[in-house]
Amino acid sequence: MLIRRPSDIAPSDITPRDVFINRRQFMTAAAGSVLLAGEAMAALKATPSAFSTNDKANTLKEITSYNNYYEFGTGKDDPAANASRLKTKPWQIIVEGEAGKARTFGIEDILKLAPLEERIYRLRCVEGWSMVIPWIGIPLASLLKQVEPTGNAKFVAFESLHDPKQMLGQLTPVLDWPYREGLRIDEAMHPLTILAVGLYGEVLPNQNGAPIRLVVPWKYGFKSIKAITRIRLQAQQPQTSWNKSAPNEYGFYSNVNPAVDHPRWSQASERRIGEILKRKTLPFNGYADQVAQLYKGMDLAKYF
Ligand SMILES: Nc1nc2c(c(=O)[nH]1)N[C@H]1C(S)=C(S)[C@@H](COP(=O)(O)O)O[C@H]1N2
Ligand SMILES: [Mo]
Repeated sequence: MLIRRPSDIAPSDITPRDVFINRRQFMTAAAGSVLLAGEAMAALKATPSAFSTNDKANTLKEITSYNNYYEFGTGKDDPAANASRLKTKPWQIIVEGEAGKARTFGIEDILKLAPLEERIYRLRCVEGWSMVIPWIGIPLASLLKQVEPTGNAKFVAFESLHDPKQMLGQLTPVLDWPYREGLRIDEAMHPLTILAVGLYGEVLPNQNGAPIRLVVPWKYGFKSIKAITRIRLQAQQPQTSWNKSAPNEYGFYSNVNPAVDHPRWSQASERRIGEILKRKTLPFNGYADQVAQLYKGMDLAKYF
């Protein structure tokens, strides 16, 4: 696969970031912009990735004002209004369980593990909308390899921060807190699976999951857990928040599958935020060439 180097990038590719930089004032004013390591708004340097989609990216405004983040409320505009309450620095992630070298990482440690890449990915929410987001991050595999997973590490469990003083939504039992998600180890190690620390060239806004969140582009958006504090390698399939709250609606796998309806609505099409006409939803959210082989022989209507 051809990796695009900076010199290969057409001006059209960088326009969104220019637009972003022009909007930096706006961005700083909008609640949720945080700084890494106390620095001024230094852009995160990232190399473009061959895994990026050519779909047009959503605007920064769309990406930061239409969010799902129940720790800050269930409305789409609640996270932008409330997530500034979250203190993202310092921040630590415990990586534990079936690992030879379990340890705790600071964000600074994680930034050193691999070159930051810009990955423009589609995100498809189970609710029927989608966006295209220019994430900045590193492969999750770069972090997991550091702790040397044992042969018993068949699954990876993730947990978000649990702190109702900062996350007022946790005072309400809409979900069983903390937010939990999980992947099979091969899904977690897949090169498309990233830990994002930024978007549009900057540190991640709080409403998008600062300081660090998972992005699994072939699965429904809820798999992409925000504000991660704990990652556990384990032998058993993890319990996940959405599966626990409604097991018949949200399975463990949660692959984007237009052929499997949600019990209360069809998943055949989606509305890209900013567009009027609906699009057909693609199997594995358009990433089938890269990931379909992970599920060979599985009945994906049963393992939904
Ligand atoms: N901790 C946490 N992570 C979360 C959620 C949440 O409520 N809490 N919502 C999920 C859902 S349903 C979606 S669609 C995506 C939305 O990501 P975005 O707001 O950055 O677009 O985040 C996911 N990660
Ligand atoms: Mo979602």
